[in-house]
Amino acid sequence: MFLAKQFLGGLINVVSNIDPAQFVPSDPPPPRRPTVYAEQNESNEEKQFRKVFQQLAGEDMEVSPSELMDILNRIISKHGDLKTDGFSIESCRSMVAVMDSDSTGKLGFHEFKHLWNNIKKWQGVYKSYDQDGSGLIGADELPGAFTAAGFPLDKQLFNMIIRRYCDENGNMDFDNYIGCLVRLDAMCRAFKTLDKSNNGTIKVNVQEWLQLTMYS
Ligand SMILES: [Ca+2]
Ligand SMILES: [Ca+2]
Ligand SMILES: [Ca+2]
Repeated sequence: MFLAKQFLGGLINVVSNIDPAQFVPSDPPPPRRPTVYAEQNESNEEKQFRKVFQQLAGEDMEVSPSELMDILNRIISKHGDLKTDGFSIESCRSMVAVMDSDSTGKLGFHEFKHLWNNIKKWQGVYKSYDQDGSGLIGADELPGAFTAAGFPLDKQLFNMIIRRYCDENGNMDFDNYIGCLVRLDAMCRAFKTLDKSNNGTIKVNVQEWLQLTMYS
């Protein structure tokens, strides 16, 4: 009970020290358009991406958590400079949940493209902020990397992220890094959506709170 109290107290402090206006979450995926319209107005790059997506997503044209896990693990097997023990099904379920804006339980084309572009961007940040070339983001490298990714958190929040996502030596491997940023980005976007008056506070009822925290 004492621990829980301390923990909640810590959280409240953390929240009150943060200025959400400083966060730069990625833009939300664009609204769904009729496929025919979307296909006619795509750039070449988008057309290419759609072809790749069709292969990855299979017949249902949506990427399930296990399909996402296969895709990500295939990619990291080609990048020896990124240390990781592989993406777990649990972390892929979580990424699909927070990116699933139309509640299909899987990632459609726009949801997947959005995730893909973020992963590409954050992979570049990972490489440039792994300053000692260990293939991991150490606790000392983490604030720089997260700030470059758009999330200049305060010390307490960084420490909380290290507790939750790093190993016992304070190192974050690539799958934990991506899982953490996908969640952080999605939670900041959710906050901005709920903060209608844009004053850094939101009011949620228990139903909304549970929807947000339990499908994540
Ligand atoms: Ca599929
Ligand atoms: Ca979806
Ligand atoms: Ca490192």
